[in-house]
Amino acid sequence: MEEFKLTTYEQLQEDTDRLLETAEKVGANTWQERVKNQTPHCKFGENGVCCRICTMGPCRITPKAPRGICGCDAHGIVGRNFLRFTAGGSATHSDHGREICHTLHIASPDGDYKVKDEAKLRRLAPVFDIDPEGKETYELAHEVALAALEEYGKPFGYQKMTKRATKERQETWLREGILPRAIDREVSTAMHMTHMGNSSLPEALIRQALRNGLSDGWGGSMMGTELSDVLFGTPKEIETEADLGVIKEDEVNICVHGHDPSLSEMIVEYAENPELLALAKEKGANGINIVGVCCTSNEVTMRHGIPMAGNFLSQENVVLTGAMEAIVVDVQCIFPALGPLSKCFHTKFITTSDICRMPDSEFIHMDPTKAGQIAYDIVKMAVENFANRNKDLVYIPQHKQKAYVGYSCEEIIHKLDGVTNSQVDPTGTYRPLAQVVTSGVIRGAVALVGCNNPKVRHDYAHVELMKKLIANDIILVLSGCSAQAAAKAGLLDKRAKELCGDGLKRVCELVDIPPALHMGSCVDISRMMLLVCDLANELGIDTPQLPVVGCAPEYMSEKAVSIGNYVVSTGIDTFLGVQPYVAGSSECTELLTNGIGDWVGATYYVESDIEKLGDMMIERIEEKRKALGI
Ligand code: XCC
Ligand code: SF4
Repeated sequence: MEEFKLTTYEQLQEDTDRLLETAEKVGANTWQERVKNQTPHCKFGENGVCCRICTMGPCRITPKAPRGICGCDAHGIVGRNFLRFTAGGSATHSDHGREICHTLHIASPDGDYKVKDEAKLRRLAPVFDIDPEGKETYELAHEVALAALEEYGKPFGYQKMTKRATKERQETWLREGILPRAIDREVSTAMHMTHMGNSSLPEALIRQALRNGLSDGWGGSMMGTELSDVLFGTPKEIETEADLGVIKEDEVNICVHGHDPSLSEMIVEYAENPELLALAKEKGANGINIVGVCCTSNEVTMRHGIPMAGNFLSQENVVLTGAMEAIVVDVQCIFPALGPLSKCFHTKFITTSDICRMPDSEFIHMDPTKAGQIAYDIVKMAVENFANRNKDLVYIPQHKQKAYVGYSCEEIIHKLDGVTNSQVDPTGTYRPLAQVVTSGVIRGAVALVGCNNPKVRHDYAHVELMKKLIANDIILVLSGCSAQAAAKAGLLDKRAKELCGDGLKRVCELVDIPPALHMGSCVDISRMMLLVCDLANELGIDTPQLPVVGCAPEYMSEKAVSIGNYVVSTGIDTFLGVQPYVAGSSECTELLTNGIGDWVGATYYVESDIEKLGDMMIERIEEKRKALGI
């Protein structure tokens, strides 16, 4: 067997440098160049003290001008901006979840979309107060989908999924006035509160930011995750590969990018269509190769082992290989730069959602009732485009790593081979995990999640933190672009156990898992929330007592802040490697890094020095162990 080695930053940099040469040759503009043009960033924006929510402004807070024209101070402005940032993220995740509910609602035994995990559907029904007994599969699926859709706009009551949290969490949320109501209402309340002349009290604004985050994590995102599992299957361990080396020179390459798996699932299916494969042969290609970037990639890798070409900051590289026949996108995290960039190559940049319209793209409206036909047409377009590839421009970096993915809660429990009850899998339990944590074989767990951000060297923070944590016997659960950073580096290879401390290494050997578990896309952080609640129940403690923390070392999106808010609200301390836009208000900063601890038992920690950030997390985990007397 080949020797196991992590891919180094130098290797990744070489690959990127070589692709940037291609960019230069074709006159394409890249994010590396645009970052330079945008530096230094606006200080008012960075500190969160620019307000432009009414046309008396924009108002910027300085020592000479401590208040906006309406009299709002820095604390009110920062708080409002923070809440709006959260609302943007919460709306985005939740709308993705809503699309999935709609997809389930049209599922039928003879249609493009079917119910692949009926057992999960039946387990979920009672969460929506639906009795699955005696109901036919699709009748039940439609009933659940409708009930899920009603969670978005119901006039009364709280999010039903919150009943799956620990009792203590539900009581905490109710007591603190942050138990989320209808999903759309929390976004709407956030927008209303932050309109000119409404809230400027940091405490109120941050409370709503937490509630709006919870309506995402325990509402929209959780429905996105759970109903995707019902539709497309609950992920199980599967082997795949990651990094640009997964792109194939002799095949038609199609990259799926975005977040909603509805279309990419179909594209994966049609890449195996005999007619299209024959057409590919005819065009001189040896097959049809689907790869992915960002969370759509995570969705199809978790369920089908589709290789991951890269993460957020790799998206331009994918096109720069010159070997991409089509890059097909749905929603979120898609660089508008892909339009003009694709024009420098033969690559077709195909947008498919009304939510994500971009210049220089071919728009093919994704109508879920015709999804199969649309996927067929898209794959065909890509196949026909193979002949247009300019061979002189093709350079595919050869680096790639083996990766094991697919660790849904159900799969983790299955791997642990537990015996009694859990809400996600009534036949299993996290008891073995609880035991290794209590005994100290594993010191704790870190949920490493989130994006890339050019403010941090691409993947550096993710990978360095992972290496450090596993060496200290801390198991990792990953999602989003963090999981892809791990995959590219080689940390999702089971042989990465060699980089672990003795305890974690033993567990990896015993259970046959890598030390970092890919749990899916960013909406799948909801899986982690269920995991921590089940684990707390298993140990008979509250979530804030768990030796578990969350970390987004390279985050950039509004969604990440919404996630941070629900993770903290679920009782898990959250460590950020990039400054949120709150430094301009001592009151907001104090609340987020300390005050909210009194409400929810967890807070934010912000540190851009990665070495220190890692130390802080380990220290926090050890503190929690000590408090538990384990
Ligand atoms: Fe987007 Fe989800 Fe961030 Fe990656 S991690 S850059 S949000 S793809 Ni969600
Ligand atoms: Fe300025 Fe107040 Fe208007 Fe904001 S709401 S732009 S601070 S006047």
